[in-house]
Amino acid sequence: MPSVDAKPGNFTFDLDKTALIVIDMQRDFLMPGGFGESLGNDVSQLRRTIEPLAALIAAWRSQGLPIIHTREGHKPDLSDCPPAKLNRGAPSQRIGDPGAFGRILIQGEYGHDIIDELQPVGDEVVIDKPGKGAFYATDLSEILEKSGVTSLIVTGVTTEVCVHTTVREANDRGYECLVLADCVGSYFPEFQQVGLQMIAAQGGIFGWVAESPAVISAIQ
Ligand code: TIU
Repeated sequence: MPSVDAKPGNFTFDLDKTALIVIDMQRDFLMPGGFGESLGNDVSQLRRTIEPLAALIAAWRSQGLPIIHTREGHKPDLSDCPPAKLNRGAPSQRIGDPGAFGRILIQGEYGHDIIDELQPVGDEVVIDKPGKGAFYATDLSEILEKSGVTSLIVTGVTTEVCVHTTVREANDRGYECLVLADCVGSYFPEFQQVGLQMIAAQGGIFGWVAESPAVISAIQ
């Protein structure tokens, strides 16, 4: 079985029971001029994940292994967006407002979709989720159970928000999660650092942390 040098110790996984999950690599979060930037964020902090993630996805695909992409967003009528999420804070643009790339975080809009560099191909699963976690109000549990997946290689954005929430949800459901430091990104460098430390602390309280080249070599 492949084994990867990770924190707090080696992460060993069965290729027949492991999926790569790519969280919310959407234009609204990553593109200059988009929603993320309009909130005052530095999108380059997220964009540094694109190149390593593209290489990892290519390697994972070349082995015919499963990839699950997620997108955070809402129905056009916002019926799945709780008022608490919609109205929080005082952003210049809210979910559903017209943005540079269509209505912000609304399914079917250009900005809601995954960036060109990491578009899903073939029968790769795309999970549309209304929350931060990929399990809440989605079919992810059923999909993983049906395919016998027990371990997740976790990538995407943002580290302390949707990545963390998904890892915590997965951990409580019994999945073993390896988070790849170079393939997850936060708008806040300090959250990136501490967010990763929090996963591997206390003997791996939520999972493991490694770098993507280690996974690429382990699966070849
Ligand atoms: N995907 C994800 O993390 N959604 C967010 O809202 N992240 C922020 O950091 N805002």
